[in-house]
Amino acid sequence: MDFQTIEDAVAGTGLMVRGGFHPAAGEIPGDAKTLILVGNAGPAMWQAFSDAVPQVNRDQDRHPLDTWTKQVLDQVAADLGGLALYPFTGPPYHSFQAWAVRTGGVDASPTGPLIDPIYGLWHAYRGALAFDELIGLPEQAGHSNPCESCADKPCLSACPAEAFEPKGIERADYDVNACVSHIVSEAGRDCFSTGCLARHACPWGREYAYGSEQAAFHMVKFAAAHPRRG
Ligand code: B12
Repeated sequence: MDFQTIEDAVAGTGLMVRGGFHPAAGEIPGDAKTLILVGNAGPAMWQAFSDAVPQVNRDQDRHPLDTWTKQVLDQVAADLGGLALYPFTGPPYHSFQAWAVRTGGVDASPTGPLIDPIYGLWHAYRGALAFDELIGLPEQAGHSNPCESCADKPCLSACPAEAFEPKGIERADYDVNACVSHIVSEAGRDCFSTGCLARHACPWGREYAYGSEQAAFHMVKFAAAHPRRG
């Protein structure tokens, strides 16, 4: 099988291939020779998901996006003879961010989510397809980490809950409790309805920012999964 066949199979679902790599021993569970990451960027996934899953289920179910993703990617994996792995099964969680960095297409950012040279912070991983076969992978176009040339790093000062404690060039500490307490309060309305303001402050890939319906969906599920402590 070739890479293009996998890209085409995934593209029909609203998700997209986000690169791949040939794992070394122990890097992923099992001994597959090729791992292909699958994710979302741009409006296609939200369109496919909201067409497939009625609003009542999107609102009321606990993890409707994970359920839909699993249905879709398990089918793609079965059709292609691979095995689907998911970021949401855990703890322990699969090392999706480490795997994503191994594709060579994305880099670390100061707030945690990986930065993509096109989509900025507006992309996520929904699964990975593991194949026993050694599949040829396209050359990565060279790029540099956009965060390295970003002098002001507005992401680190945009959070109204001050949930990020910057540490120079290191990844900032992230206070989950401060974040969740804020977004469910009256003062956190903007975060809740438009999505994380630190993510929005990033100058990269702004045109790919999630639409309001998708942003609100993620925030509602995020808050529900992480009730305030203390
Ligand atoms: C638990 C979890 C959370 C927790 C705790 C996160 C935290 N910072 O402590 C909560 C619920 C709070 C959370 C929140 C969010 N999360 Co989260 N989360 C996860 C989850 C399910 C598991 C993470 C984990 O423990 N992995 C296990 C470790 C061993 O694997 P790893 O990720 O490869 O770990 C490596 C990296 O962290 C790396 N590393 C080390 N130092 C640094 C420094 C930087 C800057 C980076 C980028 C990486 C890095 O080294 C580790 C070891 O190899 C992942 C999905 C997944 N399976 O990875 C999503 C995931 C990391 N989250 C994601 C997102 C988008 C968010 C939010 C922005 C969502 C939102 N509310 O808007 C926030 C912001 C979080 C933040 N600023 O850190 C995305 C990131 C996508 C991307 N572009 O990279 C992921 C990959 C899920 C997805 N579906 O794509 N998250």
